[in-house]
Amino acid sequence: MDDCIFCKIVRQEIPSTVVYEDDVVKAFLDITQTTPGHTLVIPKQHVANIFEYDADLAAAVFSRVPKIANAIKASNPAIKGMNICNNNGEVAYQSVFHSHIHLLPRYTAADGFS
Ligand code: DGP
Repeated sequence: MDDCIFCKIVRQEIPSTVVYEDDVVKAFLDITQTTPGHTLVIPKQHVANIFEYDADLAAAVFSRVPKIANAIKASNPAIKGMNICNNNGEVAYQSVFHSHIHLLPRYTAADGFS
């Protein structure tokens, strides 16, 4: 997809802060940093959203999430939990139409974030 912003990130045509990468997925920091460490996991293959996955691709992509989540958690002892979400379709607040899974580290208020 020539004009897809996340395909451009996969091809390194747009810079990103890479958290993890292998042959199937790329994980990089979300530009918004809703919470510190907010990370997106995307398939390298362009699929718009969950409605375009086949079972094999879904298994390959989603099975990588626990390892990436644990690596993010291990990187910062202040991370006490994590929200994981995946928006599919405009009415579900999807704004970039290359599938992505949000990993949102959560902190205690005492750490300055929640
Ligand atoms: P969603 O609303 O679920 O489609 O989330 C899209 C996310 O993508 C949003 O949190 C911001 C992020 N984003 C958009 N453009 C860029 C970009 O160029 N670089 C990075 N790192 N993140 C981006």
